[in-house]
Amino acid sequence: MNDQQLKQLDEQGYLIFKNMLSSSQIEALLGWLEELWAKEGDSAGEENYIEVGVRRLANLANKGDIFRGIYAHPQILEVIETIIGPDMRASMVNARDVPPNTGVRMSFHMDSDKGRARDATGYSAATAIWMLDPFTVENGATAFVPGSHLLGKSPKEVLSDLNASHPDEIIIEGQSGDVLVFNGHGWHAGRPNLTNGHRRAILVHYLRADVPRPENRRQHVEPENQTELTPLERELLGLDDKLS
Ligand SMILES: O=C(O)CCC(=O)C(=O)O
Repeated sequence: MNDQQLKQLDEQGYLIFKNMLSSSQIEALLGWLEELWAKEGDSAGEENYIEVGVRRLANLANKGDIFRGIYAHPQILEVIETIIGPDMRASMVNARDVPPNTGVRMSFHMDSDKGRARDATGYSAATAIWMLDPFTVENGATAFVPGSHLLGKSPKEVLSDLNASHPDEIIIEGQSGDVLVFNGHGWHAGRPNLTNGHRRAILVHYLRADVPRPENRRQHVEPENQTELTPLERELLGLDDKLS
């Protein structure tokens, strides 16, 4: 990252990286996600949680080597490390689709577990959203409040209506293959899709390793899917962690 990116991350709490995936990578990812959605049906996403009105998939680290280049992408990890430090875990590797003409505006929230504020060690959460369809105002691009990670408060503590748009929010538009990376203490919300196309993305949620991760915030990778993993990938997935 250059000085300008570091400053923006520090002050605004987010960065956008353009063209991180080729069109053939996007096609392969979308093709595989659609197969998983068809196979998993109504239970898709349940390892983490079901979100009414959208399609989700969870625990993707167990569902194909294709996702290793996403959750362990070196350029994105550099940003995550800048936010939460080197001891990080991918707590969720999910896909999220806001289907055509559907979805509700999410409540504003932070991704730091249960709204934890920055503590003596620093920030504890960071998130990467890999856009697989273009993100537009109309199709449900993410709303983000720049600088909100600095407030040390959760939206619940401050906002009277968590579902209303915020006067300072920006809508993060981008092309498929772009990646939004943000400080997980930043306030953000998914938005409805008012178009006839899908709004699909892969969301990787990272937590500092010392933050307790409940069962549904861990990757569960079958032994046969672990054979190719690098030491860094194992560490990110917390596969050798002692479970508390
Ligand atoms: O998909 C989005 O735009 C944001 C989703 C989000 O914030 C979440 O799933 O927690």
